Amino acid sequence: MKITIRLIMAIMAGIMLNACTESIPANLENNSIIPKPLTVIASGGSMEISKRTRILYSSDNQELMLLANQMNDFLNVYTGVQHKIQLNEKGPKSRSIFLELLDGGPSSSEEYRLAISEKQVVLSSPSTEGIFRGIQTFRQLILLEGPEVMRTEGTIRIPTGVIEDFPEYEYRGTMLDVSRHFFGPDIVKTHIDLLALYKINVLHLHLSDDQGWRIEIKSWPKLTEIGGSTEVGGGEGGYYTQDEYKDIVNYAAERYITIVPEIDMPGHTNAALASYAELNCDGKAPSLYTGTRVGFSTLCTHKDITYKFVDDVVREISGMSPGPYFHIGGDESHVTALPDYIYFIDSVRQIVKSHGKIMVGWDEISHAGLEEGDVAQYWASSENALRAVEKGAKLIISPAKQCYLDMKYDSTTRLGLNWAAFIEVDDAYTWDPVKLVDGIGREHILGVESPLWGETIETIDDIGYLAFPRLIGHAEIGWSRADSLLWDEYRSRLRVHGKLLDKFGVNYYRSGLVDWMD
Ligand code: TNX
Repeated sequence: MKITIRLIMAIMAGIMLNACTESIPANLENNSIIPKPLTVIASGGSMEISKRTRILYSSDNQELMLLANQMNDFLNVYTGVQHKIQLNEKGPKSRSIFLELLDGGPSSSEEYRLAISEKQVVLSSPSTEGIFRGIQTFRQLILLEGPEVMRTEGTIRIPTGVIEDFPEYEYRGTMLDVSRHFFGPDIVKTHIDLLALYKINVLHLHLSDDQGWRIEIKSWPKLTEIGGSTEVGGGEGGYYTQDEYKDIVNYAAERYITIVPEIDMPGHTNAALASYAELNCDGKAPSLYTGTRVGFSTLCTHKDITYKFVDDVVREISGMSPGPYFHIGGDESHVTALPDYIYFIDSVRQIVKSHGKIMVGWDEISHAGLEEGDVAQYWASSENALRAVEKGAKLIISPAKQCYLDMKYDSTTRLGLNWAAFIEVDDAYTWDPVKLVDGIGREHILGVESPLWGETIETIDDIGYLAFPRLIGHAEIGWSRADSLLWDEYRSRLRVHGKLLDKFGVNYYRSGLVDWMD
């Protein structure tokens, strides 16, 4: 009798052990990756990544080598070792992860192919940018599997198959308002890490507004000395030195994210007007402003010094910003007469061009003389957006009712505003950029962007709460094909991202619409 019980127990223990060591990871097609990849074909097996797995890269290319290092930094958290990283021009080898830069493709293409077989992983793309996007897919595959990917100490298993992917829109952005409340470089970098994981490729920094000037300008030092000295509510404010700004730009670039700097003008300029009396038409500097009203300030559009000021600012910032865009704001200039506004935007457009940048502005800039290649950011007025495309401009789609991350989720949300709408997680997800405005089609749209205005937010947890998870849905709208997106299916993937966000310490909003997985 004793023997039989022992035998049964031994058999049961054996079954349980087997279940732990041999169960293969989830089928690749059941992945919860966001943004949803274009095609996924599972092949039913699994690949083991262990201490012995090497990371190979296909050509002697500095950026590619850095990506191999990023892959190692990610994996060694699981495997506990520094993986061998080697240049190997001859092609993939077994027990390796091969990063393959393909020749001949367009260098800016973000397409990638991630092929996982039982022996090896091959991640290929015509660009290092595409390899980086593919690495994010690979990271999510492991991060979303949870602790069960760790089979034995130092070994993880991933499902086999092939993912082929490329984005719908080339511009997938989010904006952070660092003017109303200042956020230092460390917070911005933490935010950038998360954006990268969701394949967002633009971070637009709203660097100036009535309440604060946040970027050092060497030729106009009082902008930060005075204009950067406070914020909404009267706190101490702050600003980025030029070195700090360059460091943020580099940090973003290593994650294939472009910084779009914005200096908002001619309205939203009280901080600058308070710093330099000569920028005011009456020659008198107003007091600093720490409230939340909009639309009361303007640069003096017919003074020469104004254009000297703009030229210096655009030159200094453009010199530190390798991306193609310079955002001039242009919104809510309620105290600038329309002819003055048009004259101002037309002049600033020339300045921006002379420093080699493409002008971007909020949709009101369509009143001025736009040309092919200029970019208007649609946030509220479809009339403005239509006028912009008639003039040949491209659009960034940021409709306040769907995209504004500073809108409350519902009436009980502590943070945020509600002038445009309450935006629950499903409202943020169930819309299509091409179906918003009659007459605006795919060919007019450069991409999508979700602005996070800063009147009510003061900490990284506040950013996390308003941005996540809505921004993840926007990232998917920017990357994935519209006809493949369904709320119920998305919700079943989003639930798995709760634990990923927990892992990254994000204070996300646990919407009741999602059955979060802990
Ligand atoms: C409108 S949207 C603004 C911002 C505010 C925001 C608050 C836009 C171009 N201007 O100045 O911060 O509403 O939601």
